[in-house]
Amino acid sequence: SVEASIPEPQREAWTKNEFSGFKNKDDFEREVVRHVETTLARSLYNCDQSAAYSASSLAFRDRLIKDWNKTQQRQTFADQKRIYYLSLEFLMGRALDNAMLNLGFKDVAKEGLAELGFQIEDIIGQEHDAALGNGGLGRLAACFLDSMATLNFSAWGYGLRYRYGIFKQEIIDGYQVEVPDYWLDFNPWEFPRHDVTVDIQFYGNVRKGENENGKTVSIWEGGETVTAVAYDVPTPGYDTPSTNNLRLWSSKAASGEFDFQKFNSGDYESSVADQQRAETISAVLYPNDNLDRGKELRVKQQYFWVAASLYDIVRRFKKSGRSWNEFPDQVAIQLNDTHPTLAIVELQRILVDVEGLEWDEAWSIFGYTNHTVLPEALEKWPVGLIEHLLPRHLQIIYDINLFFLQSVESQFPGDSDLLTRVSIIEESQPKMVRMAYLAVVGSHKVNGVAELHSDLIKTTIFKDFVTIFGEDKFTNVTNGVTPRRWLHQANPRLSELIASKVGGNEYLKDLTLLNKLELFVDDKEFRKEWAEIKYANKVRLAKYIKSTLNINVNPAALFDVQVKRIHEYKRQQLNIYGVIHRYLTLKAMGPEERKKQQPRVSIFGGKAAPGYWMAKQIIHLINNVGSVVNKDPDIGDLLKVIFLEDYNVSKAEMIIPASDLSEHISTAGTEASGTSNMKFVLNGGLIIGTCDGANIEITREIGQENIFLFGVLSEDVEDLRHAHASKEQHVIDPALTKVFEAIQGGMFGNPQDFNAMISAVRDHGDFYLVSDDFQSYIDTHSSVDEAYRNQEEWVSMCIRSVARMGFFSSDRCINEYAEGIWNIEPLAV
Ligand code: B1H
Ligand code: IMP
Repeated sequence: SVEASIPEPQREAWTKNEFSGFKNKDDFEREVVRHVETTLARSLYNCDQSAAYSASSLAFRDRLIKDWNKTQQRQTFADQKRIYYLSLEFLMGRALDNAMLNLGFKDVAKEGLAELGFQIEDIIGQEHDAALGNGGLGRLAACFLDSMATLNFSAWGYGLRYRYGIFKQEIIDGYQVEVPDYWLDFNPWEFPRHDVTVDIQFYGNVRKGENENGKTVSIWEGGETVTAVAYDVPTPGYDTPSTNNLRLWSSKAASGEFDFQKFNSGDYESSVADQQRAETISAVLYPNDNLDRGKELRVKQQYFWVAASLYDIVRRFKKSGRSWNEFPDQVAIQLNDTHPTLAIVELQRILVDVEGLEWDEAWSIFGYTNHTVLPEALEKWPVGLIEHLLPRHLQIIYDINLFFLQSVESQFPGDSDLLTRVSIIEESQPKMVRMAYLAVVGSHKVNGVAELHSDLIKTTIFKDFVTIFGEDKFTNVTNGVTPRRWLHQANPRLSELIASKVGGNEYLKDLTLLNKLELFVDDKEFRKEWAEIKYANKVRLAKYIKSTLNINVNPAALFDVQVKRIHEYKRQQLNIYGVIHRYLTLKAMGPEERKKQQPRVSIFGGKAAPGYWMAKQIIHLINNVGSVVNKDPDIGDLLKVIFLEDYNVSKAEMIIPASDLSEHISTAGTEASGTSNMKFVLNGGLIIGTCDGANIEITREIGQENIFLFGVLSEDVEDLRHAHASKEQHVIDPALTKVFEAIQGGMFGNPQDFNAMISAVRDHGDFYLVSDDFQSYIDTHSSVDEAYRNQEEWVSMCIRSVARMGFFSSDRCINEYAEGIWNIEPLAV
């Protein structure tokens, strides 16, 4: 065994000197002081909050890495099947608070820091978010890492170590301005592994030749080489010693490539340029949520990351000395959307060209998760681009397609339309590789992320593939969120109150235990405490609004929140039109009637992709409406409109617990799942939403009396769109017409700025059905106002909802993936 390979005395010397980390407050303080004085070269006299953050993080990192080492050893010794989660995005947020809570040392740290002269909240607040993702897809990957570690799976995440994560958003004169997010100045949470590198090849040519064993294979040669360097991020589970690894690849010029020739010939500058070009690959996260822009650098990122990860996976597998036919028993790879689909092709290349095996479809190891049906998000790459960049891979893609189409032809002889429809190569000008089809063909399971979405992919984008492969290949795993971060960490008081009723913190590992809360719905004292906590969370958000925007909002008002990426399909425009409608209605009322209205704060937040012009117009309109409404003396506290700058994970942790009502109002059939909807309900807020994505299952779990649903159903969307398209000018809702008139009359600044938004509804077929849903949206908001008046009942609705949210833990998702897709068992600790 691996253990026996080290001689006994040597092993003893190591174990005797093992680093044991801190176990109590005094140890913790000692570690912090040691890091301040040695690692940071500072002292008691110049240790500011930032230094205290750094030192505390280093103290926790030391502990984590110890657990990490043990976990890796345990996994190596056990040599069981591992799951590899390939994702181009991991939206991790802050790590210190999470590490403290997962290790169960937050109280120790709090006391220790207090003795050293610091408040723990200030120290936690020093950390820069790790924001290597756009939105829901990236945050889902982060929740999954938390669950996989908590449930003790041998799991690895693989991603890219972007030098710049998602941009920082500033709002200047009501417009979004993007600022680069350079987050790596000081990052104690990563371990560079300069010894773990992989050389990745691009471009070049393919010829036939002999391998070492004299077998004729394809040989890919020439081109350029870029080196991938591993950076490891330990990811601790909650209340378990399991600490898994997230391995992020960074690009640099290959050492053999760099300089010498050019250097000797005096061309130093161009050798530096080569270096920079190589580093470009992992330089920046593409900031597009649900949109594919087909950029060459993006495929380069994808191949670079996929090839490095597969090399690493294969190397680890080979270390165990097993034969290739055991590969599927040892390795499961989950493709987070189509972004890593080249892994299927790369594995085939490794097996056939490098290992000299016969073409045998080793694809039972891949599972593919689809996250969207929006056509503009489905990846396609020009054949010519792939041919140039990855010549051998294009040949393999053609082979995969050939074998696939041959089998379709034999199953459905003569159906040439079917062959054209399902071909991995789209016969367009230019020809394109359809990555989603390649992912479906190359995976043994394909899943959607909520029931409606999983049904939709079977009847729309993958319909023909259901006919070909059968129903069983397609499955559903409804998304979930980690209750550790999204309840325990984000809302400590609520978490504590819940724990006091459901038998302690065990519910954080088995979220279905929340159902015990139902027993206390009628307990007046409990409801009071519950409401107090919500109020305190709102006060905290109100203070934040005051300090960042200098606007006073009344914490007793109904906080109505929509925070998520700005996208036409998510319909922030519907929300702001609703707000304008409310404003116009309030303005038209007499003072007496006005007094009877429910005060509201409409809170928005979210980033627009830098090139998404319409989304930027929406942000602009929200800000302009805010600047008119917020200073209107007729309105006062009855309505405030707030746009929170730079929404990110740590802001979400503050905003979500402070919401009374959150908006999940996508056009039916467009939001694959949504995950913030789950977070809001889990934190005791109610939802106004459409029958879309996971809203439907949330309704099923919590009961339709506890959610405010409105709008057209997904099955009617197609017909409505058709009906609009057939008309010259489409008749729009009268209340919405009034809203448009106000905008066009200049009430919210230059009307020209919003022409495109209005025109999209009026003249371009209202693709997102804003007008169709408008009346039912505002009616439903009236029902919300009505319901909110009865606070006792409102709080009861919130408690019942939380009690029924157990299903939406990402632990449940991971168990479903493990059983239904990965075929993997947890590793006993
Ligand atoms: C989701 C994306 C996405 N779906 C392409 N698709 C991207 C597509 O950079 N790109 O090219 C980036 C992101 N993101 C989201 O996934 C869905 O819209 C949500 O509804 C869902 O909850 C989330 C997690 O499944
Ligand atoms: P949803 O689209 O509202 O379901 O968002 C899903 C999750 O992604 C949120 O709960 C946040 O955790 C995260 N998220 C969404 N938008 C952003 C963003 O702009 N920056 C960072 N995180 C985001």
